[in-house]
Amino acid sequence: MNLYNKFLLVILHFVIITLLFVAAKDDNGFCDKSGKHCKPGSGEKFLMYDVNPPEGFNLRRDVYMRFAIMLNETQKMGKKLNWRLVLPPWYRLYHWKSGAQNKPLPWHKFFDVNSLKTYVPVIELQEVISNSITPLKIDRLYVLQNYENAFEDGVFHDKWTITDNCKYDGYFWGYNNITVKETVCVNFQGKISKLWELISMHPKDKYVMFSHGEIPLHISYGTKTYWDCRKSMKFNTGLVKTAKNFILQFLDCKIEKCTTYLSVHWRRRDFAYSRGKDVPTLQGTAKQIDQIVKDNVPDIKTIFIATDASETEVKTLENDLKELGYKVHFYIPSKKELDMYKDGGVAIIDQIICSHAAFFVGTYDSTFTFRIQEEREILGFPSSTTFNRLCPDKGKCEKPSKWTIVH
Ligand SMILES: Nc1nc2c(ncn2[C@@H]2O[C@H](COP(=O)(O)OP(=O)(O)OP(=O)(O)O)[C@@H](O)[C@H]2O)c(=O)[nH]1
Ligand SMILES: *[C@@H]1O[C@H](CO)[C@@H](O)[C@H](O)[C@H]1NC(C)=O
Ligand SMILES: *[C@@H]1O[C@H](CO)[C@@H](O)[C@H](O)[C@H]1NC(C)=O
Repeated sequence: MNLYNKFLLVILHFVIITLLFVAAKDDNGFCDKSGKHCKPGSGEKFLMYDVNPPEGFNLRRDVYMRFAIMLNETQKMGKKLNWRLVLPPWYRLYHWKSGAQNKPLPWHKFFDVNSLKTYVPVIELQEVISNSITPLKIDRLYVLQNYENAFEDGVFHDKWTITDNCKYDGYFWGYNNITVKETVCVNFQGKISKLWELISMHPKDKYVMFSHGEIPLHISYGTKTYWDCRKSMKFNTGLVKTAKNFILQFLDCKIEKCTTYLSVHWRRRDFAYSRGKDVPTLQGTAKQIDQIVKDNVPDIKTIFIATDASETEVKTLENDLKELGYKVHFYIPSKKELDMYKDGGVAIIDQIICSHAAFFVGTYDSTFTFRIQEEREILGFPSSTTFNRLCPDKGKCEKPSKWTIVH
């Protein structure tokens, strides 16, 4: 080999090494194999999302799972190891009426974030913000929108199209100093993993955000993967402790699967007036609960009710049940507890107490009820004690769908 060729070879070598290094940096940053330990500022990338403003807490939990599963599945294949899922703060939820919350609330108020991290590398938005010297500038905000016609040619295809004319209708989780470099409007339908196609068009982006995160669908609803993710969504330990104290003190149970009480999720408010065909009347509710006890757990005399009903409705149901011979309990937070836990934490305490009951009765088509049912599946209750619903006073009463756990 002459000197000239040797020289070329060295140059080539250098070019290849550089290319490899750049590619690796672009793809993985300086992360270890698990992707869980990246050096700060070392090519970490952030996947952010927001949900349609009127959606409630429990649908938002499902949207989280779609994104978490999307990232976990990709990282399982060794890809996108430098990506973090940013937990979107809870802000101005439509159902949170108490006024105890006007600031964005981080996820650790409600969930055990270390447990979330066993499934996917998540990070609180607050942490992303405080790790950066300048106010957060999102590289690209994809505003997702539904197609006008989901079934073109009579079939539902997974697809997306970049369009124009859209407006971001959220509030950046309550932060007024977050800005966006570029907004892209996208009509989207189908599985959430297709979002990677959008992301890959701009490989240099570090902060990528999707609004209307509820539009993309689950990769695998109800599968083992779904349940693995679901199991990692443990609640904040303080909330669990408060719920367990309540169960011990008022419901006379100190084990996981209690035998001492029946629980009801009695969804009222908008359900009472806009879904009259699916829920009992105020007057019909006690009679129905009494019948359910007699048919299923005739020895039980203690009932726990979780509800969003007004105070007068609560009083009415309580009196009706007492007249039928039951001991009735509600979790009513003190002012101090409400300040501390907020409406979101109080609702979670209600859900935890419902989860441990010997028998559970929910409200048809309520995501609040679905999350309780999942919790009971994880606890290992027989499905017959879980997938039960309140019926309308008269007329058809379809059985609730059974989403049983997959191990
Ligand atoms: N504390 C408490 N709050 C409840 C109860 N039921 C409903 N809520 C509140 O109302 C919200 C209901 O909205 P979601 O969580 O979305 O559940 P959903 O019942 O399916 O209602 P939509 O999704 O809005 O149709 C909850 O997040 C709570 O804030 C309850 O039994 N106890
Ligand atoms: C993805 O989920 C599996 C199953 O729960 C888990 O073992 C694995 O560690 C997760 N991957 C990441 C990157 O967290
Ligand atoms: C951005 O706003 C939040 C609260 O809205 C504040 O805590 C934070 O300090 C602000 N950051 C900067 C860099 O101004």
